[in-house]
Amino acid sequence: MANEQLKVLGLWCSPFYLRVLWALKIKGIEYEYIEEDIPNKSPLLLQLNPVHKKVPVLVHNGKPISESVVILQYIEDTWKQNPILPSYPYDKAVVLFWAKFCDDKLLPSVFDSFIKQGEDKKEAVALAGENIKFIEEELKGKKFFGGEEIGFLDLCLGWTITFFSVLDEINGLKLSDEERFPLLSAWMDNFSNSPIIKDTLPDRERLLCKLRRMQEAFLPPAVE
Ligand SMILES: N[C@@H](CCC(=O)N[C@@H](CS)C(=O)NCC(=O)O)C(=O)O
Repeated sequence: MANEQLKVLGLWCSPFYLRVLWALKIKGIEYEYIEEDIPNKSPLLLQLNPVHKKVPVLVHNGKPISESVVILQYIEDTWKQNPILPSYPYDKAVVLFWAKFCDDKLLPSVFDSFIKQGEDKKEAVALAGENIKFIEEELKGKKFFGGEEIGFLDLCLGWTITFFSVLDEINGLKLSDEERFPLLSAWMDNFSNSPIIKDTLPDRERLLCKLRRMQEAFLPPAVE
């Protein structure tokens, strides 16, 4: 629409920002991108998202919206073309249930399996595997979580593609194991090769360096 102003504050590798990038791409909406430096948050970010102080933030005609799942719903409600959510209320509720599962359960368990040590790590890895299994079940008989087309849940889970492969390399976690999770593995191929997503996934080598540094920061101090 003419005279509309759209900005997104993001971070190149943020699982949450990537969702917004992809949703706007699917809708064919242009925006100004502002990369945030998370260790030195900008006054703009603190002003726009004073509650959480996190990216992404979408700013539409001067009005800020935070929290990626909320942003995606706003995008869906504002730009109706190429829908990413089902219209039938029950189907929509199911998608939002799994989106919440992804952020409340799956993501924290994957993060814990990456940073924890010893027995805690073993427990976290087992839990992450159980959570991935739930997601795998949701793919039965489908190309994408959204069916034949990429939908809301695909966008919420898109981060797993580069992250799982990098975490597997760093930690040998087997999160993207084709034998354990064949449907998820096929989905990863379909998603990353789709024209909308291709060339937008975070650079693997850059993510590898970042996550290695992050893991070091979580290591317990060496005993003298
Ligand atoms: N629930 C939020 C999570 C956003 C989030 O954790 N963003 C990270 C970057 S990946 C961030 O900005 N972190 C800054 C901080 O924790 O201070 C969402 O869905 O948008």
